[in-house]
Amino acid sequence: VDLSNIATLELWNKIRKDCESVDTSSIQRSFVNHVYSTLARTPYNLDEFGAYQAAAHSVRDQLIHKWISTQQHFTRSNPKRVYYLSLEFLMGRTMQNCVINMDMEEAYSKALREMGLAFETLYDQETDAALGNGGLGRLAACYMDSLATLDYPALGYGLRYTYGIFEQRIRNGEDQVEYPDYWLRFTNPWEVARVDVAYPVGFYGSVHNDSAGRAGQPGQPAARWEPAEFVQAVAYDVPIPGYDTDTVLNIRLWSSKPQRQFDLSSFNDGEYEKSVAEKQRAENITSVLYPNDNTPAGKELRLKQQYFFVCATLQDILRRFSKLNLPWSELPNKVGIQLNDTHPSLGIVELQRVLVDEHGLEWDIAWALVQRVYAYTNHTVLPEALECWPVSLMERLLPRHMRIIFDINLYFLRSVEQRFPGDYERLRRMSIIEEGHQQMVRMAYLAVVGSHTVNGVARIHSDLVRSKLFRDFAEFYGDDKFVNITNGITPRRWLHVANPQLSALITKRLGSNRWLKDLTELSRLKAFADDEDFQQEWRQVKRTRKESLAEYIQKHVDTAGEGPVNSEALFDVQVKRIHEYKRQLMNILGVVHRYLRIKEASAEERRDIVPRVFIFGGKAAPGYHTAKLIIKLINRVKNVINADPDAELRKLIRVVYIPNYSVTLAERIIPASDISEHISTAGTEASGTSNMKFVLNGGLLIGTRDGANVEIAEHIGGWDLAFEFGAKAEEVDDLRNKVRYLRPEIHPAFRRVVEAIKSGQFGDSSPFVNMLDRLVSDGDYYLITVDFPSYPEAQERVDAAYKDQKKWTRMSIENCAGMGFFSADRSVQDYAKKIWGINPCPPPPSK
Ligand code: 475
Repeated sequence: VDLSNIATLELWNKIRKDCESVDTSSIQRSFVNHVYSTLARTPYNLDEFGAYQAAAHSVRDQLIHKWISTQQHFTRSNPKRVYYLSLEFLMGRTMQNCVINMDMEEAYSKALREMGLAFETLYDQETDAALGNGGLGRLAACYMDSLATLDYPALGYGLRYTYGIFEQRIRNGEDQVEYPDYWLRFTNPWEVARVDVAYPVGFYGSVHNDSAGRAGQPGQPAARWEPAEFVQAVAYDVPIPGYDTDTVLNIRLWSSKPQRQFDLSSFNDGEYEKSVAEKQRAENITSVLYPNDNTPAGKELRLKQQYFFVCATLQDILRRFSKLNLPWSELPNKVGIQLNDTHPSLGIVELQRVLVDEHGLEWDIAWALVQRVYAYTNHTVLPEALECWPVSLMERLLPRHMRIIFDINLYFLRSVEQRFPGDYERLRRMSIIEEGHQQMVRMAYLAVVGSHTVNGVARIHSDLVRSKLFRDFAEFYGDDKFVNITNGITPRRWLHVANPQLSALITKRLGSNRWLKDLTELSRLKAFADDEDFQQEWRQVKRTRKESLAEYIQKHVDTAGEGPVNSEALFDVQVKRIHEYKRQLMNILGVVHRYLRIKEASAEERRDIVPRVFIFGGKAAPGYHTAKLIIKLINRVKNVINADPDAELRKLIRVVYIPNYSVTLAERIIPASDISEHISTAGTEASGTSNMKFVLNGGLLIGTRDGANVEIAEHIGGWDLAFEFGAKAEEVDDLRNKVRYLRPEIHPAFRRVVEAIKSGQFGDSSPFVNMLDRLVSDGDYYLITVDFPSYPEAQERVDAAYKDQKKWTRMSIENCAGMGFFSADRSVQDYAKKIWGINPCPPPPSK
C-alpha cells in the first residue's frame, strides 16, 4: 500500500477506528454483513447455527483488531517473551468467554435482541475445541487466559489436530465406545489461517560429517543432517483476549501440509496415486490428538508429532529473535520457553542442533544458552507415565538428534562423575539413556538436564519430584533448580461464565467485581458466612444449578425411564479421566456398600438417610482395558440400583453416568455439586485442578491428602471444612509392601461388596472377577482395600454435615472464600517471577 500521502494514511486510520466501534448499530451492521456476505444467508433462512456463525465472525473481527494492536505493541516494546509449549490446549467454547473478557456481552445482547435474536441462546451452538485430554491441556488454556489478563508478553504454541479428544458414547447402557471428534467440520471462526507463515520440517535421512570430518566428536560436534522426507508446518493463530484489558495474546497452532502442492513428475510417471498418498501422509501428522492421559502412547506417529511441533516452533521463535539483530548471547534475555511436560522436550535437542550445526556455535556455548532458555513442568510422578523412546526409533526418525542426545548425556555424565568419582551406580541411575534389552531415551531426564528450572504443580507433588523422582538430580544441581508452582484456574471461565448466578451474588455482596481480577478479595465473604439472608441466597443459587443439571440429565442422558433425578438430594460428583490411581473403582464400591446398607435398613432407619445422587463422568483411554472395565462396572451398578423394585429405596440413592465429559459439560456439572470426590491414592495425583473449580463454586470436597487437596484444605481453614480420609503419602510405600507381602485382613464391609458383585447381583460378574480378585490378593497397588474402611466413614460425616443446612452453607461459603490463592493469575505471576523473569507489558492507554 502506498502510504506516502498523509491523507491516505489518515483514511486508513479513520476506517480502522470505525471498524473497531462496538456501539449497537456497528454490531448490527457487522452481524448483518456476516449473515449475507460470509454465510450467504438471509433472515428468512437463518437458523440458530447460522446466527451463531454470524455473531462469532462479528466478535472475531473485534478480537482481531485488539490482537493486532497487542502484537504491534510487543514488537515495539521488545520485552523478553515467554513461549508456552504444549501438545495440548483444552479450550472448550470461545464466544461467551470472548465477549465477557472484552466486556461486550451486554452490547451484543442488546444489538441482537433488537434484531429478534437472543444472543445468549447462541452459545450452545458452539462445539468445544477439545485439543487436550484433561488436566494438563486445560491448565494450558487457563494459563493463556491469565497471561493475557495480566498483560504478559507470552505466546502459546500447539498443534492444530483435525480430530480432538474422541466423543464418548455408552453402548448397551454400559460400555464406552469412541467416535471421532471432527470439530472443524463447519470451519472454525476462532482461528486465523496464516498461509504466509510456514516452515519445512524434515524426518529420517542421514547425518554427514562437516567439512572437517568431525561429526559427533565430543567438543566439535557440528554435522549436517539430510532429512529424507519433508513436510510443511502451516500456522493457524487463535487470539486469546485478557479480561478487562486490551491485551489479546496468541496461540499459534501448527497444521501439517505436504511440502509441494503437486508432484508433477510423479504425475507424468503415472504415479499419481503415489503422490496423493504422500500428500496424505504429510497431513497425517497433525490429524489426531493421542487420547492418553497420564500414559505415553509410544507410537512413531506421536514422536513425529512432537518433533514436527518443536521444529516449526523453534524456527518461528528464532526468526523473531533474528529480526532483533542481537548476538546469540542475548537469546536467554529475549526468549524463555516453558515445556508443558516432556512432550515438547525434543525442543532442547533441536535448539542445540540449530545453534551448533546451522549457526556454527561451539557446543558448550550453545548448550549454556539452551539451558538458560528452557524450563520444564512435570505433571506426574507415576512411573508408567514417564515418557521413554526407543533409541532405535529415534535413530531412524531423527538421526542427528539421537547423536546430540548421546553427546549431551556424555558431557552430563562426565560432570556427574567429577562430583562423585567412581560412583558408576549413580551414573547408571542418572543416565539419559536407559540401558537394557532395548536402549531407551528417558525424556524426563533430558528435560531436567536441558532446563534451568524444573517445577511440580502442587506442594506435595513438588516435594516428591525433588525427593524421589529426581532425587539424584536435586543432589547434583542443588535444590534451587526444583521449585513448586501450585496450579491455578481462571475465575473468569470457572466462576463468572460457568456460574453467572453465583458470580452475581458474590459481586453484590462484595460491592464490586474486583474479585474477578484479584481472587483474594473472596476472603471478604467469610464475614457473611453466618448471615441468614446471604446463606439463603447462596443456597438458592446451588438449588438453581442443581435443577438445571437435573434438567440436562433428563434431556440428554439415557435414564431408561427412571424419571427425573431429585434435585433436593445431595449431589455427589466424580468427573475426571478414568484411571486406576484416581480410584473411581473405590467410589463405585462405596456406592454398592451404601446400596446394600439401605436395602437392609428399616423404615425407621431410612428416615435418617440423606438422599444422594452419585454422578460420574469421564473418558477412558481407548486402549486402557481396566479403565473401560471400571466404566462398565459403574454402569452395571447404576442400572441395577436405579431399577430396584423398592421405590422408597430409589428415593435415597441414584446413580448417573454422564457421557462425553468435556469442558462445556464441566461448566454445567461443577456448579451443581454439593460434594466432589478427589480420592486418589496419596502421592499419585500431581495436583488436580477440578478440585479448585468445585470449591470455588461452593461445593465441598471429600478427598485424600493428595495433590492440591492439601493446600486447598489449608487455605479454606483446615480439614474441618472438608472431608478427609485415607493413608498419607509417607505411609504409601510401606502399605504397598504390607499389602503385597503380608496380606493384611480385608475389612468385612469390603468383602461383602465384592461378594455382592461376584454373586451376580449386578449381572454377569465374569468381566470383573479378575479385577476384584486382584484387589484382595496382592494386586492392590492403589491401596483401595487399605483406604476403604475409612472412606464410607468419611461419607457418613458428609451426611451428618449435610443434615445441618446452616452449618453446611457456612462451610460452603467459607470454602469459596478461601480460594483466592488458586487463581491461575497467581500461578502465572509465580512463573513470571520464579522462572521466566518477565514483566507485564500493558498496552498504552488508548487515545
Ligand atoms: C495431572 N496428561 C493432574 C494436571 O498439572 C494435574 C497427556 C498426554 C500424555 C500423557 N499425559 C498427559 C497428564 O499427564 C496430565 O494431565 N496430568 C495432570 O496434570 C495439571 O492437575 O494432577 O494428573
